[in-house]
Amino acid sequence: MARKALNIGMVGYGFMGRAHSNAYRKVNNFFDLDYVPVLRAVAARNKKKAEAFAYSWGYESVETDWRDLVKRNDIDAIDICTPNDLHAEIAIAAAKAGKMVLCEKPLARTAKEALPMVKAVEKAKVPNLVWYNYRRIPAVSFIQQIVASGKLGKIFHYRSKFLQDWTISPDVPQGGAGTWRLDVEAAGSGVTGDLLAHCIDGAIWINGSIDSLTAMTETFIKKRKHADTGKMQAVGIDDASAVLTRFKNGSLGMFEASRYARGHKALYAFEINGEHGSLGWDLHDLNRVAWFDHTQPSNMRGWTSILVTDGDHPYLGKWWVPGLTIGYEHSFIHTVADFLEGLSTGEKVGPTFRDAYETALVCDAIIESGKTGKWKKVAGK
Ligand code: SOE
Repeated sequence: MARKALNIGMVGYGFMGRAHSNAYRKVNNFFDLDYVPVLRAVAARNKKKAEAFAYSWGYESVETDWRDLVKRNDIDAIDICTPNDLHAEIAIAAAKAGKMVLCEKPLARTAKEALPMVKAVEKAKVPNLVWYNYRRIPAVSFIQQIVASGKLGKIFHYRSKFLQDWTISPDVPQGGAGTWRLDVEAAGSGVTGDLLAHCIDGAIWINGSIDSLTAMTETFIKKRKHADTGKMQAVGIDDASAVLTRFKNGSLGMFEASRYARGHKALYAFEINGEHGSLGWDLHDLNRVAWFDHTQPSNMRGWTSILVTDGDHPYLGKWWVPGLTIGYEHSFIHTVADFLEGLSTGEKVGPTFRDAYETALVCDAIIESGKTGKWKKVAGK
């Protein structure tokens, strides 16, 4: 049966450009879908690099200005993989041109910058999605399903952390490829928008909205050389953040993100404790769910480790056979699969821009509370 083409125009070609392109290329090999992504064009300022990327990943053409990509009639969806400071302008122009928009996380540098993006895609009524990819690690999706089923009963605690250690050296510059994440102008915030935002997206998805919070943030290295100017400049990002929250369901949250946790490369982990049981997960052992079931007889209770690889676990029926594991890149393939399925069913696939706006509101409240030391009510989305 002929599939319908979804013509993709990608903006940017970094780490996320690769992760998304890999997903577009593989999704139809494993999922039965009406749509097939067609890699029409990649846009980036550096023509040589864009051509090399197009060659590696099979893009048919290259643009050196994203505006030309947005104007093209042969593009259905714009995928934004640029540093955060360009997300808003590109997304709004794409929506105005009637394109679907898929945007790398976080949605924008601040919630204020994100809101017009939400309005633009909603006004244009175009499908939209933000790549909070960890939702679609099967073990994480499984936890969401278990909690939504009510099996845990009343929820008391949600704690989550995302730890890395790659910016401890003062020689790491701000600005430039990859290290734009240390430049507040390009990134908007530091670990809060880059890492903690994943924890917040997951928490809201699994445990519902956050009502209020208080945060501590720190910038350990106050000056770094800027890759663009070659000069030492003040660092405007948060290097670490620690947050206490109250969820709307009455539970308490604890969150931490740092790029100064020596030994940790990408330790995203969370645990949720309810009346009848607890669940936990971490990215370094991403196919497993830790499960404690208090409804078992007291002499049989204990933490168990569920290997999430069976056909009846989320997404796993599409992959290998029970017992065989999958990895990080599959979370992006699942994101594309769900997005394409949503185009067929007409159902919204989250996180939408509006969902990611809620995460941005929480991140903004963290940054503000980090400055004032005061509890903050999270603004409504
Ligand atoms: C930062 O190092 C980073 O690449 C984030 O930007 C990603 O969102 C996260 O998934 C892994 O770490």
